[in-house]
Amino acid sequence: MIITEELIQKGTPSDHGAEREYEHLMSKRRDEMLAHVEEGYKEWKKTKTYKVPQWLYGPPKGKLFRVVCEDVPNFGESSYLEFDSARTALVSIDFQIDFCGEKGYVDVMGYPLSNTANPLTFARKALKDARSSSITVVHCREGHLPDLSDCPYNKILRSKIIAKDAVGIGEQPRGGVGRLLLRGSRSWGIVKEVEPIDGEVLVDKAGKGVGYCSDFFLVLQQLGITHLILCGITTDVCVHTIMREANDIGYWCLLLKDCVGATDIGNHESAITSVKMQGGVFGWVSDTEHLHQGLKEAKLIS
Ligand code: C5J
Repeated sequence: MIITEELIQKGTPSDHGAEREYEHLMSKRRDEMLAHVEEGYKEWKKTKTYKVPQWLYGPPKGKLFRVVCEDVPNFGESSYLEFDSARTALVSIDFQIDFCGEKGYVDVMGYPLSNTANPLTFARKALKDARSSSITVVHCREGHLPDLSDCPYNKILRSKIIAKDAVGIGEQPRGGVGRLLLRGSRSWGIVKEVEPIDGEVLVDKAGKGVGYCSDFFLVLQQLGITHLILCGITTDVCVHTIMREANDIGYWCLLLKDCVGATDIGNHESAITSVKMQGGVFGWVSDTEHLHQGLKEAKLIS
């Protein structure tokens, strides 16, 4: 097809063209939304609470509870994030032998396991509280198909170059419990401290995020989930990627900072700080103790 000057002009809005052509289509929805933002703002000024927007999701299906979050809207200040227990999922990310166990993927790369294994104690507490409050629990696992057909060449190459003894993804380290990051291998399994129990959701993902390479968001949508509480490893990689993806779609995301860990402490701390920039650019940050208090105040746990 020949693209003429005329066609280009029709398809390319002038400086004010987009506004002129689309304004009437968007103004009703935009005005309603902005009126609700005004209400939410007034409510926040009064209560310092980011309330569950019932105008958007309908009346609560479970019990409302709220958790104190740090450094919002500005560093040094705190606010509350409100949840509907029936629309909340606790997401436990990649607590697999490969990321926090001996002779797994992270161990083979030479990082200290304490950094990624330390949050397990806290994540266990958060899981216990979520289960006692009937909050949905979703577990994720990173791993690839046994024939590696879903694993990019450069991911395998890099893993082999950094690994001790050149044992990369798909290979088994000497004395190890399985082939690295491979679905079905023992080292890909979730460690027993935070293992899924009957009735919990288990999502397999072939990457760091979930949007492109798993059914995570399809499952959350079917469950009517609007708010996520995030735990897992690693803070700066899989946890952050998932949080960013979910935040972009509009999920309300709370990171429990004592339930996450990274291969590098500096990256871990920066990843937590970056969530809180710009009044919570990726969501909110709190910890297990504040979650516990919030659930207790709402009488979801005793
Ligand atoms: C990494 C993850 N770090 N679960 N995976 O490769 O964060």
